[in-house]
Amino acid sequence: MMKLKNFKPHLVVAIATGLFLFNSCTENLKDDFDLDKAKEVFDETFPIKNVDPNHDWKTTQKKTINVRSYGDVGETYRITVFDSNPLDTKASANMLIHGYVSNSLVLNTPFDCPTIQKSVFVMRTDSKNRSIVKHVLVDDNITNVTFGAPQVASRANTRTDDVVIETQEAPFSLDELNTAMANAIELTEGVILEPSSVYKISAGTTFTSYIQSWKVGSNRTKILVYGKWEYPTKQSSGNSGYLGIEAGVDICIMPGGELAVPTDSEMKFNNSSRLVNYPNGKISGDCIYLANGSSNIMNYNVGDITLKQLHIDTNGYLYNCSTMNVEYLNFQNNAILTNQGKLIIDHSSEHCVVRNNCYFIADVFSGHLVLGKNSAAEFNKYNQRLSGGDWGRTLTMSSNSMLTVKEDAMWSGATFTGPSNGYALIKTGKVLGANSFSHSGNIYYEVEEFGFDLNDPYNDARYIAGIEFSKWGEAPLAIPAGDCTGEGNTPGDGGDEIEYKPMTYTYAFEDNYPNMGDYDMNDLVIDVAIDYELNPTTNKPKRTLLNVTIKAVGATKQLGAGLRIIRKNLNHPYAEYGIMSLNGLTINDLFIAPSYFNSFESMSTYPTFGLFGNAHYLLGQDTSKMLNTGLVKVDDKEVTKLTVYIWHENRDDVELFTKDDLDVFIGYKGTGTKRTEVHLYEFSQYGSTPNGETHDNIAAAAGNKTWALCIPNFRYPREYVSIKDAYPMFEGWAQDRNTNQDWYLHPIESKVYN
Ligand SMILES: [Ca+2]
Ligand SMILES: [Ca+2]
Repeated sequence: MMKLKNFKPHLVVAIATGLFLFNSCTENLKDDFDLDKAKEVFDETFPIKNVDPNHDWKTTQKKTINVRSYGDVGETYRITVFDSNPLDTKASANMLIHGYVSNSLVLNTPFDCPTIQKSVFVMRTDSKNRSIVKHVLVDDNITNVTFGAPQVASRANTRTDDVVIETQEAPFSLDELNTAMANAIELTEGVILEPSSVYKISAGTTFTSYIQSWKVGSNRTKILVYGKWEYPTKQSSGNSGYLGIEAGVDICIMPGGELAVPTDSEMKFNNSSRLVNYPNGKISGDCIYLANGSSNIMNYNVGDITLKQLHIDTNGYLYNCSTMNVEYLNFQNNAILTNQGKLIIDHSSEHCVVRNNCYFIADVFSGHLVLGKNSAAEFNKYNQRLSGGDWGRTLTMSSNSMLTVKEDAMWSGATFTGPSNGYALIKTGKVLGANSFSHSGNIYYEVEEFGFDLNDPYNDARYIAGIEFSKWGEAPLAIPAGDCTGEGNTPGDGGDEIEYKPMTYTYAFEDNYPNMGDYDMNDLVIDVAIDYELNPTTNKPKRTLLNVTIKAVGATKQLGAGLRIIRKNLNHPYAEYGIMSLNGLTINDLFIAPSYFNSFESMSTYPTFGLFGNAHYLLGQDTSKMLNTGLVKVDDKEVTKLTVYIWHENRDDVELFTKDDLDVFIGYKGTGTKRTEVHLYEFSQYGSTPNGETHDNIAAAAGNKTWALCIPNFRYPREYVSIKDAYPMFEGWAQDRNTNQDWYLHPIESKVYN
């Protein structure tokens, strides 16, 4: 009968005295084992009380990604899936899985996804190393990702979803007006206009007065400006108000004619009055105020307009098919400017609606924008009228349209809509925010920088999920140069091919099993980077590569490690295993006597291999030293790297191995002839390997308490520091696996080693 009553659950004591709970041989344990008592002891001595009974201690989940691509015919694209944005040079993205796609090849593969990863970045790279990336949420077990869009065969009468920005004629033809000029009355100072009349300012004359137009009403009257109208200032009108142009008056600036509005003044078009500027007509000065929107009047420009401000009231409309240069577009709700020419502004109000079918340039544009087919807009800043930008902006793009934002863009609250056939292109500098941003349709985004954390899927990053973004010059959309597209867009070549590093998982073990230890989780620490080689024409796995690095041995026990593959019926030679030692080590070094491991151990049930037999030896030290946990430091360069190849070439029915299949475990001298093994709890159901012992009855008593963890890029605790003390959130996670899942990102710096 085991004596457990006097055990004091004090970890430090346990270390100092080397106290063992179970020091009898395995047979005795089987004969006399008191399960309830053992459970009690484990409950008392495990560093965490009230462990979540459903805890599996896993920090990753096996998920599936299904990637489809519509791209150039005949092109095979590389697909790489990352944990963070691979285009952000500041982030060092870890590769989770990779493979190949073409128009006829789909990549459908399992991959290991860290549980805290709510989204991943999927990159498609073409043969010129041009890459586009999609940020996708991985809420579901299967994530479907599509690059590009299938081309819809173009036929006559095929409906297009491109926005059609109409071409409109001037309200009166020049012939009609020149004929009317024969009977026109010369304008005189302060004239009161008569209904159904035609007035003129003759070529070579300058008119400097206001007019009174209240008599005209529905019987429309025209003023034809062949000479120059220097509009009077507010003060010179002589009225308390400022005389505007009233209902029924059409002001027509004829070829060679000119309208000039003085500084600090405005010329206001009220009710159903109208402004028309003909070719070689010129409008300049301070402010034109079109307050004629309620009458559904179209104002029209086919001449030159240069103004400080164009003010358009609610529902007002100006059609431009020439050159306009305006400092400030000051529009009220639903005021619209259609541009078929060249529109250059400094800035705009948030209510501006610009329907651009040609070329639009702005320093800061903050309104709503529609881009017709083969049109372009170029801004320095987008949606930044105020510091935060305006909520609710819309951007609608037709195929082969292009928006360039050279500096900053605020996407928060905006809705971008692209075509469903063909693509549009947005090139942008820094995206300041994307909170509640929504997007649809086919738009390539070339982004210099995201100004928010792309790895925080509860924040702005959530809203950019699904967009196809790339570096500048790498979006695969050619737009020809032209009057309306400037230089157009010619996709450049990508940079050099970059070797991305596969995600590293840290396996951290306690070596005192079947007894409790101090839970510094550093007794043996090995990093395993899992990479794959797939057949580029089939995506079938050719081999799985495990790059094994011994990081630390915080123990004075001889410790080895092995690998069991949890896949049945993997018969030789389909699961051939090869080991390659680096840093001058031989295979003999890996299993130097006395070793509790052999390079090849078993093919029965589950293929099992040794990785190495003596971690201290491989680090050039003897077992009296604790290495790389704060006591004895071993030069990083000498840390052993082993490369283990697990071949499965030509085996079509072998699905890629994932972490869930790869049972990396440690072993050391046990109580009997077989080594004692410590496996991750997730593999406990498989018991020990044929050469090992896991003491089933003790394991049963321990329940789901664990002696091993596997964590992405883990910063393990220093010697003798319990993981619970090094990581304040660990206890919360241990007690409820659905909370504090990012505990391992938040150590107390002084209590972790690396
Ligand atoms: Ca320990
Ligand atoms: Ca230790």
